Amino acid sequence: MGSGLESFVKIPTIKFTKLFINGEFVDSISGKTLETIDPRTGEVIARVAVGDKEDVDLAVKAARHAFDSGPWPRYSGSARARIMMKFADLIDQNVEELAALDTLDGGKLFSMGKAADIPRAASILRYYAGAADKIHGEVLKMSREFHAYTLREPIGVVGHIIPWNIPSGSFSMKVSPTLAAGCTMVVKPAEQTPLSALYYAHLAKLAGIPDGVINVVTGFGPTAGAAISSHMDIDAVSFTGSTEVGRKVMQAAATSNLKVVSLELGGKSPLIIFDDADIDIAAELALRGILHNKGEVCVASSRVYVQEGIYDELVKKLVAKTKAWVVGDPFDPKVQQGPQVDKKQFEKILSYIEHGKREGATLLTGGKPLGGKGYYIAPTIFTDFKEEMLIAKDEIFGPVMALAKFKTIDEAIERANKTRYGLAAGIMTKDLNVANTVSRSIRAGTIWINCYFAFDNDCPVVGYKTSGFGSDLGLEALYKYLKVKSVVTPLYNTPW
Ligand code: TXE
Repeated sequence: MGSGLESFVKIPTIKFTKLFINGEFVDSISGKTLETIDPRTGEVIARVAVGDKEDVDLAVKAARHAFDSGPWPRYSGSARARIMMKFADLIDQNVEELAALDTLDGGKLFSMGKAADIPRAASILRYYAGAADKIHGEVLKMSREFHAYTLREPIGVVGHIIPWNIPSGSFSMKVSPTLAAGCTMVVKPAEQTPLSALYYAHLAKLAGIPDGVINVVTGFGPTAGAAISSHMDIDAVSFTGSTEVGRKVMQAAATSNLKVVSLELGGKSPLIIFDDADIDIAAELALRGILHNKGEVCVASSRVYVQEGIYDELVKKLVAKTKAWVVGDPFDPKVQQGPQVDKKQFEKILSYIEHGKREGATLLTGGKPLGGKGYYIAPTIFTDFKEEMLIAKDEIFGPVMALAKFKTIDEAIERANKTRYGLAAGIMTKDLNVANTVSRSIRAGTIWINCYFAFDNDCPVVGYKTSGFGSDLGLEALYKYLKVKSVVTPLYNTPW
């Protein structure tokens, strides 16, 4: 997987590698750094500060001060909105550089970063900026002669622990509603992809977001991440990552100060294709559902169920499309799939592929690494899987599809629900009754009918089962960062 693309893509020099605390880029207290790696080559891109508990303490102190005495929570909603809009404009003005950072750090397609991820980060900010001056409570109809109303107040200092698969999207999904609510925050990006988060911190400062409102502590999960989830002075923690770590975050919150927790965790989402679906669109959606962002997507359609009448034809089309899918340097505009984020993820995916072979699933195509260096994996399809197999049970988070044939709608529903996860599902059919029945029978937070990945800022993303709880996106996410307070006063002079 050669690169050599530097001749026509401007690879940015890395400007920000230090922690961002109280509006300044600072070294970590220990002075330690970590290597962030280019997954195209396995080579070091830059050394980034490793924040630890003491650095998180400093960041929380800054965020606490900004919340308790700073202007941000006291600004009117429209004043916050104006600054958030400016932040969004600055993101748009730096789209190439931000997209390049996510490509270098995470192996994401540069073309997609430019066209989708980065503009999307800006549009999420604008969506919540639009909501910042529409935060209000309700007047309550009391059963006695009292006047009562609710206030929605910012929850306080928020800790955000974010993953590496959509660095810019995750940053914006967490930070934007938190800003709109009037909260302050400490963000810990994933150790694999810290670069864009630091760049966003720089843009936030340029936009006029006051010091201490956004703090970014780069570093590792068990140290910096754990310091956030167990911190006594953080009021809420929002986490996106593995179910295993989600449990730890919740435990730490429970045993520290009972901070409010929201978790967006793994998935093993089914896509169910019925006989009456448009077969070409279905094949394309199934393919993109798993291969988008090299399968490193929490809602990837990793289990595909196809009704028996169109199964053979669909498989033929799917395999042909998969073989034509272009894997290579993510800076190359012709490429459709870049490298997996790091060696650990690369090896995890390959080990699941070996499990699939051993467990008796049939390997239709792919199933091997590609290229001499870098973390590239061939798009892979298994058939004849059972829900008990590891390749169907666990979130692989890579370009690996498990494909099966079904006869009846009941069988499809039963098999689709045979998972501990419940993030998303897709249904392809022209029959409205079938679509309605299946969408109400699947225990998942998002159902896409005749589409997939149809995200929108207004559409909440919520998990069922071990996929977590608490929304990202939509107004629901704004409410995560607001507390409801009841205020009651007698209508007349009698206080009882
Ligand atoms: O996740 P982790 P990893 C899934 C996916 C992937 C697997 C492992 O299946 O293969 O998780 O990926 C921080 N206290 N998802 O190991 O460890 C960590 O530093 C507090 C799905 O990268 O969960 C990073 O910032 N924080 C997912 C974040 O948690 C801790 C996206 C996620 O890392 C911590 C990513 C701790 N003890 C992975 N340990 C999705 N839902 O989209 C780690 N972290």
